This record gives sequence, structure tokens and C-alpha cells, in this order.
Amino acid sequence: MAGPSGVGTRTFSQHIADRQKGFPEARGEFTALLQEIMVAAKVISREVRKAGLIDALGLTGRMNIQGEAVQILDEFANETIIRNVGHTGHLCVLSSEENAEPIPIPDQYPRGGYVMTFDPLDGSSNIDGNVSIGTIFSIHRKRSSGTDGTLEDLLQAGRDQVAAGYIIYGSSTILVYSTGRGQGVHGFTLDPTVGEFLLSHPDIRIPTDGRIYSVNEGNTGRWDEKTRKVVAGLKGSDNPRGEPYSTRYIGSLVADFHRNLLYGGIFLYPPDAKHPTGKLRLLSEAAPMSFLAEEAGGKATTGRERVLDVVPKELHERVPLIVGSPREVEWAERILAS
Ligand code: P6P
Repeated sequence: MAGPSGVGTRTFSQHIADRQKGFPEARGEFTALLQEIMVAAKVISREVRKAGLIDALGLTGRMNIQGEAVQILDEFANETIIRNVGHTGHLCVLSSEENAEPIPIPDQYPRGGYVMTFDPLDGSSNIDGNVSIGTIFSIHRKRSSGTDGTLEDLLQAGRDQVAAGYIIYGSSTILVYSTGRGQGVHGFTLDPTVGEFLLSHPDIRIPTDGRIYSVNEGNTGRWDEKTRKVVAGLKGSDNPRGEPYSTRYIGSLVADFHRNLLYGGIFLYPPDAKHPTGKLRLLSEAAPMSFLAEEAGGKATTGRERVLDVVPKELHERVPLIVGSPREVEWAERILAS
């Protein structure tokens, strides 16, 4: 039985096709690109769900650009996205959290007018523990002349994204995306019996006030004094609620972000002695999540400035990320920027 606004029956494909109608000049390239991301998500979801049965858990024995051990599923997800999304003529260059350099489009494939940065399987160190993980994507328009994408096309501020989203492989597989400009944030749950992402979370709005805080408190000894003051405040009564917040931390950004997006709250990955500019990657983690948070009525800051205003200088640049309900993020930012 269809719920309001097609909940439970409206497919992702129908949703983005309808969205395109609002842009008469659209030639369908952007819609087709989102479609291809959806197909890649279905393929990755299938492998993630049966990983334990096909010996796809575990490590490849290699390290990625981040100095992190590459999981077998990391590599599968990375290759799936590069092939399914990169070789279909809508992108002119890609950048993956797994790859040191930009990924050019092979000569035999057409180029398009968009660039995409992605994290193929964020939180993948949690795979073997069956903890929710996710794919994150961020799309900009090509800016440089010529047909091939360049580093300049990839190093764009988050405020110029034309779309961003994630797929969370959790108790169910949910695709959450936004094209910004007041179009809203929308969630689609994969119904494996029909093989479609069906609208499940129309027009997500993050609660203005939260009750949850998410941070790795194992880093407390590495934080500066202002960060310790913010987290101590959240654990006590010197905070916007006047009473302690609940702590929820999974250690998988997509899972922590998704929960706080729906329930409200504040997620923090602040700088620490081990990560002086923060741990999370600007282009493939912080900027897309901040784009979604702001489009859903939330806030996202580095502690000093709006994440979406940061102009990247390097592909794998890291930033601090404080993101979530506006009341909590604004409170934290006042302390961190003081
Ligand atoms: P820590 C996963 O490796 C990740 O990049 C994010 O998904 C997650 O939020 C963060 O790192 C967790 O880092 O240091 O708390 O384990």
C-alpha cells in the first residue's frame, strides 16, 4: 500500500526523472549519472551482503594511499564504481579515496561534463565485524576546457557540488542523496525482492536540537583544550540541553552520520595530536556529508569555518568535521572558534 508521496512504491529512477522535469534544459546526462551510481550501489550491496559466504572478507595484503589496509570488498567496490560510473560517458575524471591520483577515463570511453569523488567503502575496517559501512559520492560540474577532466576540476569547494549522497549497507541498504538548491534530501531503501530502491525517507530534515553526541573518546588525550571543553560539556550540563547527551559512536562515518541525520545530534572528528588537520577526507567524506547536512537543515563546520567553504588544495586533504543539528553545532563552534 503506497504511503504518502509514493513512500514504498516510488523508485529512485522515477524520483530523479521527475526531478529532471524541473530543469527543461537538462539533457538527461545528470539523471543518467545518478542512475549509474544506483546500479553500482546494487552490485556492491549484493557483494557486501554475501561477503562472509564467498570468502570476500579480509584483506588484500595491500595498503592504500591513506596508509590503510585494503579490504577485498574495498577493491571490489572501487572497481565496480570506476567501471559502472566512470565508463559510461558522464564523467571526465574520477577520484577515489583508495587511489593516490585522479582516475582518468580510458581512451575508448566517452567523456562527460561531471566529475565525481567517492569513497567506495567507508568504514571498511568494520566489514569483518558486520558493522554498517557505506559508499559516499560527491559530484561537481567540469570547469576546465577540453574533454579530459583535470585536478582543477576535482579541487572544488563543497558549496559547488551539484549532488552528493551515500549508500549505507546496514540492516537494510539505503541510498540517501541530494541535488541541493532546496531540492531536499531523500532516502530510498533497496527492496531486494524487486531489485529497486524505493522511496522510504522523503525530504529528510535533521532535528534542530539533538540528544546524541558521536566522537571517538579514545582520542581525548590527544585533543586540545577547547575540544575537551566541548565534549566535557556534552557529557555534563554545560550545553544547550542543560543535561548530558547520550553517546553513540560506531566508527563508521556513514552509519554515525545517518543515525544523527534522522535522530538529531552532533558528530565530531576534531583535530588531534595524531591527526593535526583531522582524520576525515574533505573531498570524499566531509564535503558530501556537509552538503547533505545543510540541505537537511543542519550545520557542518571545521570548528573555524563552514566545511562547504573550504577550497581544497590537495586531493586527499583532511579536515576536522563537526556536523549535525544546528543548535549543537553552533554551540560547539562558538567554543572552538573562541
Ligand atoms: P576512528 C573509517 O575509517 C573512517 O574514515 C570513518 O568512516 C569513521 O568516521 C572514522 O574513520 C573512524 O575513525 O579513529 O574513530 O576509528
